[in-house]
Parts: sequence; structure tokens; C-alpha cells
Amino acid sequence: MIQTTPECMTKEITAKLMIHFGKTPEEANVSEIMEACAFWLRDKMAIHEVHTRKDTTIHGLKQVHYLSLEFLMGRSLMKNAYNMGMLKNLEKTIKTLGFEPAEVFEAEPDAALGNGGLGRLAACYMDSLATLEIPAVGYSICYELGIFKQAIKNGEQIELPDPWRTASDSWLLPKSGETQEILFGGTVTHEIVDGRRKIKYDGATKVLAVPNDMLITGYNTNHTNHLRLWNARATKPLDMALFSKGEYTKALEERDMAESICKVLYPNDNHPEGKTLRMRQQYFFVSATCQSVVQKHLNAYGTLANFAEYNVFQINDTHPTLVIPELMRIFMDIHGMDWDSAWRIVTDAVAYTNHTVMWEALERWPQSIIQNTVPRIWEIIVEIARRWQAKCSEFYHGDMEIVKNLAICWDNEVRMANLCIAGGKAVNGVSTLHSNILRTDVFKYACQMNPDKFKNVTNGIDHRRWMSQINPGLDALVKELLGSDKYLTHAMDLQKLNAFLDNQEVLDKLAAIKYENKLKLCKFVKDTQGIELNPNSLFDVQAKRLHEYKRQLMNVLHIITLYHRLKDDPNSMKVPRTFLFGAKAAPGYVTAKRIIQLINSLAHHINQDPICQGKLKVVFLENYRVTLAEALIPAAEISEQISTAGKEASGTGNMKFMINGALTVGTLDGANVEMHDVLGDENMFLFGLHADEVVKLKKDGYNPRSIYESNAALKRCLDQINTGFNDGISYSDLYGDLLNGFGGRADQYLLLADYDAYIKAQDRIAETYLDKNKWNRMSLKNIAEAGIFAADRAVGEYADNIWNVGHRLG
Ligand code: 26Q
Repeated sequence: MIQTTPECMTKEITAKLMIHFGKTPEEANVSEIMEACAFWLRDKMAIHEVHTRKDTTIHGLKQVHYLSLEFLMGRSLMKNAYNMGMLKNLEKTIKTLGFEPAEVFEAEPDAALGNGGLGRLAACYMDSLATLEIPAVGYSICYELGIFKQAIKNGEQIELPDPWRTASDSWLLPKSGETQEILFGGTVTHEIVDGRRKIKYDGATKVLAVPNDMLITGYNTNHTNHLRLWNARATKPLDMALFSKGEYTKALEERDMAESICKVLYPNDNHPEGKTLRMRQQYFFVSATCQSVVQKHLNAYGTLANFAEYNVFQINDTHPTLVIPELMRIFMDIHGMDWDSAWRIVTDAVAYTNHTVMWEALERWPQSIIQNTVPRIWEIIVEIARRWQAKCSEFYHGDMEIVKNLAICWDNEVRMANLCIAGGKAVNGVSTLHSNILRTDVFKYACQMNPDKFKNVTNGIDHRRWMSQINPGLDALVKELLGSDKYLTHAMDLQKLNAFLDNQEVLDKLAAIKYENKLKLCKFVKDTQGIELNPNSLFDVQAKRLHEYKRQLMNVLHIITLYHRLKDDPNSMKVPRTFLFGAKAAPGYVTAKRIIQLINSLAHHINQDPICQGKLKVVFLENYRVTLAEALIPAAEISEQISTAGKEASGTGNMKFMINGALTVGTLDGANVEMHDVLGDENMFLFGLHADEVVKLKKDGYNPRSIYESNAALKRCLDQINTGFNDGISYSDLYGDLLNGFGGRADQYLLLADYDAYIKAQDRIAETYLDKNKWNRMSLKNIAEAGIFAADRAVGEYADNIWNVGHRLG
């Protein structure tokens, strides 16, 4: 670790301020101070990064290449200072410069290059990869605009652009010397020159990929990896091409394509959009990555024969699938390898993580888009598909139903998951339940062909960020009780908290910390949205993307039920409640946007009704993002994890709430199952159908209307949604989706089937909340058992079981 004094830091950061902004601390604004600190830290990290890379080659270490279209990094200044052990000194320095540390940290925009769970997981794993001292590089696109900023106008979601780079460029290290060329479109011809096959591209459009590296330092180590964000550039400036007319239109095309590729992150989550631009994005970053990795390997080792011994590509869902045909292309077309040798290496070097079982979320591309966008890649996919189909057909003795299920190319579509299964050495799900559903249902035929290929790695979170950093009160208590800070690198040490479950003093301290965090959130909500919260009410939070399967609407049904009870009997609520929502909806997802509007209508109605005063409040928090999650989670008492069983692959928010002492109300879905394994029935509020019961109910024929007719409280809720609230907006569409639906698809996600069990679980929550000691004991138990959900554990499992790379903290 670099040792510096606050005096030295003050001098150096002041120098940065002068060099980059031509200002003294007195002249600078808070944003400039933030950037000067970032520049200063980045310089320190850059030196570590060079050493890390050198060590990797000198010691001949295998490298992990983590490919993801999304990295939801959030803010970096505090994180990097924390990991480097410089946070205290940085805060002192900022004060010396005449600023408030909190204000400087808040001046940094979120790097929001992701939608939700999948993108945040990638960010957490980058932290653990560095902390475990695994040589790793993350790869993605340097989007100009991250996930949209959400504003709520008249109760509706409005999307605004997020030009994050204006104040975040200080973290990026441009590496134009490592620029790559990417070809799109055109026609491909094969020629034999000197007995060797040569591929010619006619009329292709060329785009340059320029790396911008974001450095990632591990906790309490000098090991520094990087996240490589590819930026697209045209090959030459436009005016150069003006010389010849033919060149001019091509140059225009190149410029337009380059500009569009990096423009914006697709805001869909769990719902792919088969657009040409998205295909270009996927190939752009995959091709740049593969070319750069192969070049570096050749520079270091002079041969490709040992490529898979030194490199492994982990692909985050199917979005980077083209890494498989692209590596084949590079090995064969550029380096003259034969098919079988190339295939052996590729299938040894690529591993695929699946993040969803919902059929509509599995990527399937129209053949025409792939054929037109990347014609040579299309040829290679066709050959992979042909060989794979022959293999499947042989294994299953020509059973056409199964062969069709396993096919990569079928009905003029390319199925990316099947391509990943064929071309990867491992396929893993992200929780035990999810991986079992992959093995026995979604990918059952492939699994029967090669059971060892199918693995599980239950997700994990960066517990240093998601507990110790965002909840300093709890962090201090844990360190005091355990007598050390060892839990930061050995999260299972949290189990030692079990010794204090019946210690009154500890339970009281825990409650006081939660109360402090609630007060802080109250201030935040007052400052940002002008809403007053009652800190003595139970804070119940559902924060995640808006999706029907996540069942925010079922949460709404419960709130309306409480409201109706209050109307009938003003003394019916034993425990005052505050319901907090945070959620973005994909801009094209009409139902999800209507649910946001409904929550806002409901909030407006309830919050102005005097009968609810001090007892019931509903708040929709605008623009849910990493930074908002960091403010919200430490203050939560109930964590809503209520997806239809079998639909949420894992969830990671559930883990973040748990480690901050919130109690979970949830179904046996995703990683909730594993939470239940360590907590037991008595430390969480489980309810609802199990995954196999969901499947059976749907198979046997599900009739939501009969439930509606037979449950008066539920009927009253739904009728209220149908009529609407005091703003006069009717939600008959949502009502209709639950009761009528199209083609027997009424209430697809079984809200009505689980309603009664959910209400009963919520009533148990209120009952338990009245017994403060019981509640606090449960809360402490949750913290004590959360260590298993550390990303360090998950990344260690990838290293041991999939990548075969060594690591520290093993
Ligand atoms: C694909 C093609 C075109 C456009 C968009 C997409 C796309 C983008 C994002 C498809 C899916 C996603 C995101 C999926 C996702 O976030 N899944 C979540 O992954 C988490 C980490 O494993 C799990 O915890 C969640 O359960 C899962 O829903």
C-alpha cells in the first residue's frame, strides 16, 4: 500500500486542480475538487495496474476476461479510496481544501452502464476479482448515455438522458495505442491463395474500437485490474474523405455507424430487443475484445496452442455469445488454424452464465440480422450449428422434437443460449433453484448429453460496499463485537455474531443504528421529494426493476387491503407503516409503466387521506439507482422479495437487505431459498406457492376469477383498482390483465393465487414488530448468516470450479 500523509495529499491534489482546471482550491467548485481527487487516485492506481499486468506475464498466470454488455458501477471515489485504505486521509484533505467530504462524494455521477441485477453483479464481481488477486479484465461498451434518468410527472415515468461522462472522465484511461478495427456488413468471398484460404470482405463498413480503461483496485491489496470500455470511432476524419466522392458516402456511413454504436445502453431488462443496432453493439465489443486478447497472448507466448491454458472468457448471459464464432474466425481466418484445433481451444476457453429462465428473455435473433450485420460470423455459426445438430441427432437417435429443441439455427432464428451450450465448457445458473431448473427443464436435453457441464454458482454481493461502506454504524458495531475487521475479507466471520443473539445491550445498539439510518433516510426523502416520513413506522421496501414477475402489483394489493381495513376501523393498524418503492420500467413496457402510475395514484390518495395520517404512507422514490439503493437499504426493515416462485433467477437485492438487518418477506424463489436454508422459517417471512406448485397449477388450469369471487377483501381491492383513486384515473387495464387476460393468460404471475398467503405473512410481520426484542434478534440473525452471500465466495467458486485459477482468501 502506498503510504501518504494528508499534507502530501493536499499538496498533490491541489496540483491536480491547477493542472486540470487552472484553479486554486479557493476558486474551484465541488465538482472540480471531486475530479481532482479522482485524477490523483487514478494516478496511484495506474502504477499498481502496470505492476499487476507485469506480474501476470512474468508468473505466467491465467487471465479471466469478464464480458458483459452492462457494468453498473455507481460512484467510484469513495470506493477506491476505501479499498486503498486512504478514505480517512482523503476526507481530512478535502476538509483542508475547504470542502465537506460528503458533498464532494455526492458530486460524482453514477456510472450507470447497466439496467439492474446482471449489471450490478458484474460490478460486484470486479471488486472481488481484484480483492482475490485474480488477474482479470472486464469488457463492455463506453456508452455515451447510461440507463435513463427517471422523473415522475403527474405520476408517470418520464425518461431523461444520462450523459454520465461529463463529470466521470477522470476515471478513464484512454489507450488509443490498443485500438482495434471492426468490420460490419458487406459481402464475404473465399479465395485460395498459395494453398491457404483467404477471406475477402467487399463493401464492409469499418469502425475503430478505442479502449478507455477504468482501473479497479482490490480491498487491502495493490492488485489492480481494469474494466475496458470500448469506444467507437470512424476510421478517418470526414474532410479527408471529401477528396473522392465515392469515399465520401462510405465515410459518412462509417461516421454514423461509429456514432450510433456507443450512443446508448438498451434500457430493457429481462426482455431482449432484436434490433440491428443491438447486434452491432454486441459484435463491436466482442470482436474488439477477442482481437485484443489474442494479440496480447501471441505477444506474450508466441503461440495460440496454449491459449486456453492462459485465458478464460466468462460471458454474462448470452449477450456476448459471438465470442464463440469470433474466436473461431480469428483462429482460422487470421491465424490459419483448422476447424477442429480452433474448436478445441474455443470450447476450452469460454464459459456461460445464464441469468433467466423466462422464455421471452432468452435471446433469439432473426437470421437476416446476423447475416447482414456480420456475414462471416453467420457462416461460422451455420457450420457450428450443423456439427452440433449432427451430434445431438446421434445422441438422441434422430428424435426430431429433441433435435429441434437443441438446435442453434431453427425457423430462421439463431438461439444464443444453445450456441453458448455447444461452444462453452461450462454453463451455470445463479442460485441452486435456478441451476436446477436449467438442468431439469430449460436445458434438460443438453444436460443429459453432458451433465458435468452444468454447474451452479449462487450470486454474491460486494459486502464491503453494500454493508461496511453504506452502513458505518453497523460496520462499527460488528467490528466492536468481533474484535477485528476480519469480516471485511472473511465474510463468514459474521457468524460469530450468533454469540450475541440474546445480548440485550447488543440488540438495543442494533435497533439504535437502524433508527439512525431511518432518520437519515427521512431527511433524504424530505430534501429530494419534499415528503415527510414517520421514522417510528415500519419501513417496508421494494426496490428493483419494475417487472410483472417481481409482483410490485401484489405489494400494492396488500397496501390497498390495509387501507380498506383502516376505512372500516381507524384503529385496525397495530403498527404504522411506510411503504417505499424504487423502480425503473423499460420505456417500451406498457404494463410496467402503468404499475408505476398506479403506485403513484395510490400514494397520492393515501397520503392525503386524514385517516392514514401517521399510520400509513406510500412513497415512490424517483430515479432508483445504485446511489439511491445505498441510501435506502440501510434504513429498510422489511425487504420485499415476492416474485412468482421459479421466475427470479437469484436476486441480489435480497442479499443487500439481509446483510443490513432487514427481514425478508418472500417466496421460495432464487437465492431466497438459500437464505431460508441458513435462517430457517423463524427468521424470515416466507409465503406462497413453491416453484413446482406454480408449474402444476398452470398445467392443471388456473382460474383467478374463482379466487376473486370467493375472497371479499381481494375482490374489494381489485374493484378499487378498476375504479381508481382520487385522481380519477382508472386502472381497468391492470384489473383486466388479472381477471381476463388474453388466451387464458389471466394473471400470468399468480398474484391472486398467492394473495391470501401474502396478506397473512404481512400480518405476521406486524405482530412480530410489536415484540421489539424478537424483531431485533431476527435482524441480528440475518446479519450473522449473510456472509455466505459475499461476492468473494461466489468469485472464489468461479475460480475453483470453472476458471481453474488460483486466488487469495481461499
Ligand atoms: C438482451 C437483448 C437485447 C436487449 C436487452 C437484453 C437484456 C438486457 C438485460 C436482457 C436481460 C437483461 C438483464 C437481466 C438480468 O438482470 N437478470 C437478473 O440477473 C441477476 C444477476 O444474476 C439475478 O439476480 C436476477 O434474478 C435476474 O433477473
